[in-house]
Amino acid sequence: MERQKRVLAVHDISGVGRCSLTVALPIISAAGVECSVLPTAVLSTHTGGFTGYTFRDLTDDLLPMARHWADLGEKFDAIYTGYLGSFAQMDMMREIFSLLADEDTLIAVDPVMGDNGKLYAAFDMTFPPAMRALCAYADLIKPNMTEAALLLGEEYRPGPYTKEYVEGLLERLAEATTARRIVLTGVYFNEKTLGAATFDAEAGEIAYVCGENVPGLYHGTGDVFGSALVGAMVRGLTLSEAVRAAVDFTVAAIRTTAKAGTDIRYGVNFEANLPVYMKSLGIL
Ligand code: PXL
Repeated sequence: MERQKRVLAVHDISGVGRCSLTVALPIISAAGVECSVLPTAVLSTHTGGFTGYTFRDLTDDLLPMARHWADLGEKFDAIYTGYLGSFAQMDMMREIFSLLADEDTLIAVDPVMGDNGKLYAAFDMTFPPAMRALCAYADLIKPNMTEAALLLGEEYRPGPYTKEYVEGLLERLAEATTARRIVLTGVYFNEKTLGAATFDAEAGEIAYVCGENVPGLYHGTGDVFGSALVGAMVRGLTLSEAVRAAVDFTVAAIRTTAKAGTDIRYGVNFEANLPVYMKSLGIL
């Protein structure tokens, strides 16, 4: 039997409001992949739409935890970073990669900073340039349209988009971050479909993977998508197969949530749709 793959997920843990580690753990596990965690902060809820949340910054714990694992000889098939709890953590990630990654490790950086044209509540404008520097260490980056503009220091543009704009963004992102693979989410050319544009430097290819556009801004969908993408890549799917699996799973989770009329702050019902994801990976 083949060795079980393992991912290190580096995100905050928000106790209520499905996102970051409460999403990455179950989804990566459903992919049959072991999910170890390096929590960057502990919050009572995420910062999108709830007020009065608690925030425990874990910056001082990150390097001691990573050094402990390095002493134990731990290695990971992928390191997947998302929401980072402080500015200092972006610098630390490079050391963490060098302690815990080897040449076969997929370094996936989701430059979690904002959505819908706005920077998340806990961040200021010093974050985007530091996040761009972190992206230079990634094999794969997964910005949404807001984060792409922030990484490039450009003004956010609301959609619908043109192919010319999207492909220009991908080219500028490839140049600014040196990432070999880019998955840009929140791409749409009309109100009916929504999906991702991918850039693969090796293949010299830009491709689009679209799904149904369900109206509404559901929280945590970037983390559902990113976790599904990383799980699928580690399972050995190609970039376009992994993006297809992640789009279909995320759309299914949004559709279930929209039907139920749940408050969008609580994230999406990905749980009911884990079988959809597992089928696309050939597990079910
Ligand atoms: O899903 C992104 C995210 C993750 N973690 C925290 C957040 C957000 C978005 O608002 O606040 C704490």
